[in-house]
Amino acid sequence: MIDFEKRRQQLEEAHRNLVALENKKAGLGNGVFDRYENPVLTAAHAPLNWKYDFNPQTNPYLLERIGINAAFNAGAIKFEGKYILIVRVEGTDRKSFFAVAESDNGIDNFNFWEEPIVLPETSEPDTNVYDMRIVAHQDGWMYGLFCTERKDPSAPAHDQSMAVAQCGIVRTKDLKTWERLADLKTPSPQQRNVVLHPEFVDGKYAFYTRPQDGFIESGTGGGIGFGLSGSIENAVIEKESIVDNKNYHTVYEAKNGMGPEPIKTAHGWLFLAHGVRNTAAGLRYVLYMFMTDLNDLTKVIYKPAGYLLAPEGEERTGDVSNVVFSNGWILDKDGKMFIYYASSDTRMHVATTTLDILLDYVMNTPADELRSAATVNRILGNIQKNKVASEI
Ligand code: M1P
Repeated sequence: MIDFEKRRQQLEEAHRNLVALENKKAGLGNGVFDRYENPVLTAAHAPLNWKYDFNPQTNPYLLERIGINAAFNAGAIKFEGKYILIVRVEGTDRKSFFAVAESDNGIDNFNFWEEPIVLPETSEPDTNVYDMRIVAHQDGWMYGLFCTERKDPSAPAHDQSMAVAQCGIVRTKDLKTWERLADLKTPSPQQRNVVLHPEFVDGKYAFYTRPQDGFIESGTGGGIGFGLSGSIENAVIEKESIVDNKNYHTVYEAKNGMGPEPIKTAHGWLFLAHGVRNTAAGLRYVLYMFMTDLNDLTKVIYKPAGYLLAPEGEERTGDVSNVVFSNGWILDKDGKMFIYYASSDTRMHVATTTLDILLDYVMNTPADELRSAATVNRILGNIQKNKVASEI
């Protein structure tokens, strides 16, 4: 027999210590943002109550009965003074679900709420749900848009992996009770990374989409799309136009997709997105930024070359290696920004910066001129500028 009480105390202490871990800025950074030493959430942060049956009669060996595999791709919102993450938690059974975690300072001590979110289903039950973007809309509700995945009814018996991904929609006023609305309808056979614009556009609900032909392959789709719907309860987009397309020999060559909801600034709407390219080692996901016109959300007015943030160090490895993905950020009233990003479909991190710095980055970083020679010219121009400056 094991010493049940002793093991229980050990488990509780290890969990307490993990959650209490202080997070410090890591290294010098590149001036655009700071990384932190520790992930803000991992599978090990999941409450012990979710995993263990603490009754010695029914679990005499104190085995973990329900395994948690990963905590990643979290939506983010400031609510009642707390930094809130709506986390994609994945069980060892591969099923993802959503759970709320909160922190007082946004960089450490993220604590999961006692119970995961109970997400109502539609008449067509979801097999898997993931990657919620939580948006406080002008209409007064907080909407959660997420990917709902179901088996492709046209899949042949020998293929058990064909799926259809679509956008599910829920809304809440307190992050505790969630009302499920009808799934978004669009002309595209597959939808992931759908985000609700926080304001009405022409009196309608505005959505960023990501039309795609296949479940993994973007096919003729793959750009960040945009469409309007008169209703949110039964949202239908009849026409998607592309805001930011995939592009040859860029970090978003294979596909791209929205990150969190865009942020309104005096200069335009600020976007964070992910770009995907193919390599001999598989797909590589990085984060990039752009800005659209304040009055025309489909017109990109600034787009720095390349990526803002790419996987580094331990971020490079995990269940799906070489991936960073963000679907949540928080802008504080004082201009401080918290970018929450997941690495390799495994864990959550934070990077901090300010709105002013991100505006400088987006508006003053040279755009991709799509040729090596142009990149060399840019570097030469910089060297020349520094020479002149050092001679003054
Ligand atoms: O595995 C990397 C990511 O792949 C998908 O993103 P996208 O639809 O842009 O290819 C999503 O499944 C996402 O959850 C995952 O992190």
